[in-house]
Amino acid sequence: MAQAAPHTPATTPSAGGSGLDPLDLYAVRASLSDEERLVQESVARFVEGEVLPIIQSCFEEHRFPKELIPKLAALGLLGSSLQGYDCAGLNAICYGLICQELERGDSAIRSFVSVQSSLCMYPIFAFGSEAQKARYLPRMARGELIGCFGLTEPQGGSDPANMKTHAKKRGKDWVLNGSKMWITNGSIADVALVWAMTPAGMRGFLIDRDAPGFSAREIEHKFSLRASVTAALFLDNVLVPDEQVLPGVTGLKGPLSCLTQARYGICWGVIGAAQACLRQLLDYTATRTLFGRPLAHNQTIQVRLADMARRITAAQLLALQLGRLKDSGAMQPAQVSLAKWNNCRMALDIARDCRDMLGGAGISAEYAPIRHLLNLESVVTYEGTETIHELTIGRELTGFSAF
Ligand code: TGC
Ligand code: FAD
Repeated sequence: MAQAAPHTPATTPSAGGSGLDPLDLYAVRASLSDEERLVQESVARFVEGEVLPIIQSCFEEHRFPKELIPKLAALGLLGSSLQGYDCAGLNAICYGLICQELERGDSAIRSFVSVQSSLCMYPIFAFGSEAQKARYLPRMARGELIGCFGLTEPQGGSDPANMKTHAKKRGKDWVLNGSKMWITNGSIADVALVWAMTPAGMRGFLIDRDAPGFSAREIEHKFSLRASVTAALFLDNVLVPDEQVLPGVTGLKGPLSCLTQARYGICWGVIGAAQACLRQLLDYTATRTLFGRPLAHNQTIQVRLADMARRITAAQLLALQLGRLKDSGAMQPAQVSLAKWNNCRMALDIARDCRDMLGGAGISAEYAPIRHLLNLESVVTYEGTETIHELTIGRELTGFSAF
């Protein structure tokens, strides 16, 4: 199997003799605290030992490796940014590094952690009652309960304000009807956080998987994120007790706040996917001999590799500064949009160019770029498409909404 070599930063200096790490040309690692470096190293080891050996077959078999969940939990990677409730309480840079290392393995593993941490545990932590936090968070941190986040509907995910799923009061309880589409973890989740319209605006409902009238159906035939579970959710007169409604938020800003957390993680995650592709191409072009010399001796190959390193470096610095802003409490959603747009585009372009430089071998899943490329087609679409983030920046610059 020809999986990308794991990134072991201190031991992979560039061949140019300067001692620079080709995947970290601006020494981002050196600027990390001891704790941040430790987190990065332990997740990198986990990806090397547990993810890379199985991920190609998971992708080919369209299988999410559920067996990794207890290990992710044991490393403290579920809800890692939250304080209390058996969560690790790590800073934003650590969360970013976790996403980066996991996505070096595969976007599906980062996706699982993003949804569990940023889209399910975060809203329970930020908007839930004390009883909801006590009931769900410790078990979610231990990986005993899996969550999913149901916002997108079949009629158009970019415009969640046009929500058809609705909740009506019946006595003290709520009755929910509607459907959700493209929901990560949907059919393996023990609890679904479903966003639904009420007369007062959008609200979040925690629905246990065995609630009568609730069902999930896995979406098959995906060519992207094949190692991740994606499902449609159906709500047919689902009765939800009032104590299962998140009390702390009403309106679109509830789900959008969760998206800000998850998009932040994606800004880092996709750097890992791009680094995995570049690492493999540095090795491949050094050994593949054409026209009597290694491919890496050609100017156009070097220009393409240099361009990848340039774009990865810019993305790393963007993510690092975004993380510093987040840790200082100053991060704005528009800043997340710019980084999500830039970094996803960077990773998608690099994966495609790496696929091309592998020639015919590039279409085989034995090499990582095609898998990352296909995964990144989802990553550039979910959590706000590229266009949505471009228009968000347009609105920020001009003051006019073009949505
Ligand atoms: P707008 O009027 O801008 O805002 C409504 C209210 O929300 C507040 N707000 C935010 N709050 C936190 N974070 C953000 N990013 C926020 N953006 C806006 C805003 O301040 C306002 O608050 P208030 O108090 O004034 O009411 O809303 P809009 O209707 O103009 O928004 C338009 C748009 C297009 C930006 C928004 O609808 C959008 O982001 N659409 C994309 C939807 C999307 O990203 N869906 C993702 C679904 S989940 C998913 O893909 C998971 S993949 C998981 C994985 O596997 O990793
Ligand atoms: P649409 O909104 O129909 O967009 C179609 C096209 O129109 C896009 O190119 C878009 O950029 C463009 N467009 C939209 N508006 C405009 C405009 N104003 N001007 C110009 N162009 C525009 N959702 C969840 O809620 N939870 C999940 O866990 C989840 N996981 C997912 C996992 C996967 C693998 C995928 C693929 C999706 C997931 N999603 C999830 C859904 C995801 O968020 C949506 O696919 C995304 O928001 C886009 O919505 P849509 O697919 O309905 O496309």
